[in-house]
Amino acid sequence: AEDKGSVDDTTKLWEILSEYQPRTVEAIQKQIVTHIEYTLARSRFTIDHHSAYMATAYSVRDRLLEYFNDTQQYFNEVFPKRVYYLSIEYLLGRTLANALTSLNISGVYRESLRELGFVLEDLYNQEQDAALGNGGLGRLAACYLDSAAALDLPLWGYGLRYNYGMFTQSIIEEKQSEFPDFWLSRGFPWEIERLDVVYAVNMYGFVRKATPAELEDGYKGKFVWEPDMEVLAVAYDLPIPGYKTNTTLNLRLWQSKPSHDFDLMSFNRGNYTAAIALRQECENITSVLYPDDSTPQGRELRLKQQYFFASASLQDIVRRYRKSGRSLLEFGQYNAIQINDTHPAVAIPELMRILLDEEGLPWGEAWAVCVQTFAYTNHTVLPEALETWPVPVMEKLLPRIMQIIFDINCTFLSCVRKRFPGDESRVERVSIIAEGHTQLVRMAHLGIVGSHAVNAVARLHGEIIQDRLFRDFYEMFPKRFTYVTNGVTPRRWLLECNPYLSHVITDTLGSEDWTKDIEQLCRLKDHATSRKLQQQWLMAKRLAKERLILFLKTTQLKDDPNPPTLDPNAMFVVHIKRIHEYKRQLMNILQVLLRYLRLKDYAELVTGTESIPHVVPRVIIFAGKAAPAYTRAKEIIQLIVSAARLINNDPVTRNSLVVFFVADYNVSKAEILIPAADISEHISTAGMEASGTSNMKFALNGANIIGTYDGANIEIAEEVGKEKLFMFGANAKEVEDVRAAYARGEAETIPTDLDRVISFIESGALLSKEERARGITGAGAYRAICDEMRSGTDYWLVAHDFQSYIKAQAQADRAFANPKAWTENSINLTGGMAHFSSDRSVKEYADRIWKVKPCPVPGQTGSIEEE
Ligand code: IMP
Ligand code: B1N
Repeated sequence: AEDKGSVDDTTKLWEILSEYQPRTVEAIQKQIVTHIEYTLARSRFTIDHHSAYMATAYSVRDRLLEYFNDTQQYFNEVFPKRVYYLSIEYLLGRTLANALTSLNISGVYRESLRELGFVLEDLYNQEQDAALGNGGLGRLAACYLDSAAALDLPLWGYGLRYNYGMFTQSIIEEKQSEFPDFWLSRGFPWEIERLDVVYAVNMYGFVRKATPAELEDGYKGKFVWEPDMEVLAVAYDLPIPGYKTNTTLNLRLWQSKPSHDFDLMSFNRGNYTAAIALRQECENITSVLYPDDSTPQGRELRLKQQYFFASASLQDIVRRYRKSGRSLLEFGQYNAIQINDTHPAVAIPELMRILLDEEGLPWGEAWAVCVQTFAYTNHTVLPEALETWPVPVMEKLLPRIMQIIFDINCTFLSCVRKRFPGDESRVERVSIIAEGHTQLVRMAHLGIVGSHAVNAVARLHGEIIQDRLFRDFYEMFPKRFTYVTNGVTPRRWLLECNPYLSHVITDTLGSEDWTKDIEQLCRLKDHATSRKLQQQWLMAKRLAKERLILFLKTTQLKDDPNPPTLDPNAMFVVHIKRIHEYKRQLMNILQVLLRYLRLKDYAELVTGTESIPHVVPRVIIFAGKAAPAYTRAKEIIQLIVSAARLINNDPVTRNSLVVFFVADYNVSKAEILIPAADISEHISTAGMEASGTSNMKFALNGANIIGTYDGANIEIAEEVGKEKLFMFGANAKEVEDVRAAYARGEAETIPTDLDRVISFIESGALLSKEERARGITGAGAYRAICDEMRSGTDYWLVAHDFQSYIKAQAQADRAFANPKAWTENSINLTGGMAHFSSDRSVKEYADRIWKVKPCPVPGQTGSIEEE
């Protein structure tokens, strides 16, 4: 039973609180100063920017908590069907600006701080990114939380509180170096530590039958898991404010810590050192985020993380539901659980374990509850990215879970045999267990079998999983499969990150309603030819470019004795995402080198001129991290950095072409880079990028796309008209055919332009000073890349698509030379992005998959400020 305390009449408490809730500049100032003095214990005479940020954050957090408490209270009263979003990653970025925008109180805070001697925007920059994710998948989870809150959906996120987030990237001697991300070192004011919300998670040990005595004692299950290790999960809550609504949702992150009871046992056995080591092992579970995007690393620690996460979350969800006194048979009518890729898929057998062993449900009923509750999102078709765990590893770490998975598989396979008698090869293909030298648990198969819905993240991706990846499953459960095209939150990705364009849009549409009713954006298209709007639009783009130029000058170029000039009139081309062969940053940098060589040719023809006439100058920006063990991705970074060195130092081309690799790409850098782009690159080998989400962010900010027929590019092109974008290259079907030809030994000859670039690299042009000093010649570090380009069978089709890519680039140059048409197009792109708001995606999930309705919190707090 929960301790309710002795406060029956809460009126008094409410009166006191109401006085604390500041509405005015003076009251906010008082609160901030109070936090400086009492929360931070900083002297009011030595307050620096960071403490001003912290105190402001605590003051905003106080406001958030009012909404947060009211929301949770209201959900508990109404008891709507709830959704739980389970994701092992959340790429949140910064919080202050987002919270102020959501609560609609930026204005009054800016004013309060100004009088205290601070500029609000300076304080934003004091905040470290919360980077508990790798890339698109983690950022998608963060956008979905934002939208669920804005839409008043009764949703909670669950995740892990890693002590070290995504590594910090530095470029040292032209190569990527990784450094740990100490993101908590200066304090994280947004979370609420809940030392009272704690669960024990079992690991290792063995499973035995329950004894008659235990059964008599009330034990409900047939089996007992005797663990060798018990880890505690402590909850940390992060309020997620809904934009201009009373709803504030929760992201509950688990941190691991050693269990005291278990310690005592080992200490009593007299093994002090072993006991300390065991404590360390427990703490390690949530130490660090695995930095592998789209290619999981099969390490035991990762499986520990996954199970720790799933078990703590499920125990919390079941406890909350049980509190209502309802029957567990109705669990699936009141709870929907979305698993974000297979990383949390072990939640399925974990719910089975709870229902069977702790609640005593019979197998059939427990299984029905599971399938009704779970839904699984697939995010990738890369074969190496489909998670599997060796049975021996899982058996050792999670003996009871392994047993349940075998039982699930056994029941499932007997269904398959009934439906397809004699088709043993099919049985082998769909089995959750892959047979072989060591058996493997296929987590995607577990996800499909244990869910009522399996969704892809874009239409093409949906077709690919139905027709190829999961075809056998589609034949068995056609209704289970669907797709929900990804979306991005227009609050962070336009309203907050691009105040310039946001003002213009609000001005043009006559109100700010578009930030919540995204369909309003479509009306921009009616004004696309307006001279006035075009001028404002160009000005907004220019301001965003100037902000980026300032950022580059104060970071990247700070110590450069001879920095290139950056012209805001140049075409800014941006290629920012994880470095991966399938994303083809390689194709881009090879294209850039070709552009460089051609500029040199041209300059030779018109010798004597300082800058090259009649060429659209380009500023080309790359950014992105490579998984630390992904050698080829790191070589590609090195190639970009060395090409940038060569190009930026060439006096002949430097007014026409500048190339940057911006180190340590993260959410807050994306917020500066995206608004400044004229063009963005989304050039993955078709069929490989499940969706992509930055393509949506760029187009939302009026940047055009050079892209392939892949992922969400296809739907973006459909929405705005494909003639408005620069689309090129083999489509997914053609990629298959080309690869089949390669497999038959039909290599292609290298295109002349590509041959020229590769020969240039092979001539030693990109060697660093150090390499030359060591007597290295030729391609140096790029030997393998050059050989692959010459092979005529490169798997990612860089050579195959090269010529059409060059054409698309040339089209872009021509189009940019006409600013009027370019700007009209840009307005139409933003106007066409309504469909790619995560509000739309989350509504689709709510209606079609979760079957939940909004549960708007009535306006008790009622303090939404009108600025
Ligand atoms: P439950 O987790 O569904 O049982 O609901 C408790 C709600 O109240 C959650 O939203 C908590 O975050 C919130 N809450 C308020 N005060 C506390 C506390 O002291 N401990 C735990 N949860 C609390
Ligand atoms: O998920 C994004 C998509 O927009 C991208 O196209 C897709 O590549 C990305 C293992 C992944 N797929 N798989 C991952 C991340 C971390 C990890 O450890 C796999 N990320 C994606 C959102 O749908």
